[in-house]
Amino acid sequence: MLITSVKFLKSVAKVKDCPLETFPEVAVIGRSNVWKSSLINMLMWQNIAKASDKPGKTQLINYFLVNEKWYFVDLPWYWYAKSSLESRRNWIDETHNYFITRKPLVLLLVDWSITPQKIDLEFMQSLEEENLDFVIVMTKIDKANQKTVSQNLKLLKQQVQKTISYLPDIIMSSSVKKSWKDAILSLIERYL
Ligand SMILES: Nc1nc2c(ncn2[C@@H]2O[C@H](COP(=O)(O)OP(=O)(O)OP(=O)(O)O)[C@@H](O)[C@H]2O)c(=O)[nH]1
Ligand SMILES: [Mg+2]
Repeated sequence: MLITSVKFLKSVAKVKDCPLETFPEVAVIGRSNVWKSSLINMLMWQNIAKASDKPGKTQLINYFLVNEKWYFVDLPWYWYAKSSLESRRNWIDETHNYFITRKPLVLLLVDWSITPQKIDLEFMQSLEEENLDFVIVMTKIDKANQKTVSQNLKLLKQQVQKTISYLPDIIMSSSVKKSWKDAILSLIERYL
C-alpha cells in the first residue's frame, strides 16, 4: 500500500468523542514503550505520533486519517508500575469500550526480547472473546539476535495456542527494514 496522505484528526479521552465511524480503523496496542507510536511513524514515513523513551507518553486515543480511507489509531497503555489502581481501572474500562464500540483491526505489539507476558495473553483472550481481528507484531527486531528471536517466537506461538483457539498472523517489525513495513501495510490493506 502506498501512503499518499496522513492527517492527524483528533485526540480524545472518551470513546464517545471518537470521529464518526465513516472509515474502517486499525488500532495499535501493547505495553508501554513497546514502540506503538513509533510503529505508526515508521509506517507513515513521518513523525506524526508522539513517541518517547518515557513510558506513558501516549495518554489519549489519537486518530490519524490515512489516504482519506482508513483511521490509524494510537492507543495509550496505563498498566505500568507508576499508574494508580484507579487510572488502570479507568483505562481497562475505556479500552474495552473502545474495542467493542469501534471494532478495529488490532495490531497487538509484543517485545521479541521478553517471553510472552501474562497481560499480553489476557489481552488476546479478550480480543478473541469480542471476535475482533488481530495481528501480533513483534517489535524491536533490529536489536535482536536471530537465535533468541526464533526461541521467543516459538514460545509465543505455544503460549498463544494455549490461550486462544487459533494462531493469528505474527509479523516482525523494526524501523530499519523496509520489507517489514511493506508486510505490515499489505496486511492492513488485506483487512480494509
Ligand atoms: N532502536 C529502535 N528504537 C525504537 C524503534 N522504534 C521506537 N524506538 C524507541 O523506543 C522508545 C519508545 O517508543 P514509543 O513509540 O513512544 O512507545 P509506545 O509504545 O508508544 O509507548 P507509550 O505511548 O508510552 O505507551 C522511543 O524512544 C523510540 O525512539 C525502532 O524500530 N528501533
Ligand atoms: Mg505511544
